[in-house]
Amino acid sequence: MAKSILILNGPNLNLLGSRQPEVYGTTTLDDIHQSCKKRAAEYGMEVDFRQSNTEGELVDWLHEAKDSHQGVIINAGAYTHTSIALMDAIASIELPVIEVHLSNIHAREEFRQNSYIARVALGQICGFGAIGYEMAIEALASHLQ
Ligand code: CA2
Repeated sequence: MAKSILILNGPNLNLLGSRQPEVYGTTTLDDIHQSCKKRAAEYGMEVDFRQSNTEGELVDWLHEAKDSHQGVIINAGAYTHTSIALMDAIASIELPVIEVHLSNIHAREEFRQNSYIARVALGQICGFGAIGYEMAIEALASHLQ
């Protein structure tokens, strides 16, 4: 059976491509979904691509991933910098999790420079825009081999 990766997107990422193009570019979340599907297929993997503006829903999806997916890629949006709940959920599922950000969070405001997700993730990719998601797929494929 093909390996399945869960790709989670947090709050406001549904707005990608429609506002603040100077910060986040013009690529939409659906564009990213399509490029992730293509890139994962090159490794014989499937993607389950989701977005939620609700912290609890993201926590529930992480719990469910334990029984249905082999790895997770997450752009938790602003919850990256605030959510101990997401950090605890990731620590509990015993799956490889890669953190992605479109922007370089370390070069932005101080409040964006702390990531609770980074404490429990396999690694973090940030600052490369939408391509970062494909880089994370490549890293996860290599890790799962
Ligand atoms: O760089 C990233 O990927 C972020 O996760 C994006 C989050 C931000 O809070 C993080 O610090 C870094 C924000 C996502 C909001 O995206 C928007 C897109 C278009 C218009 C408004 C917001």
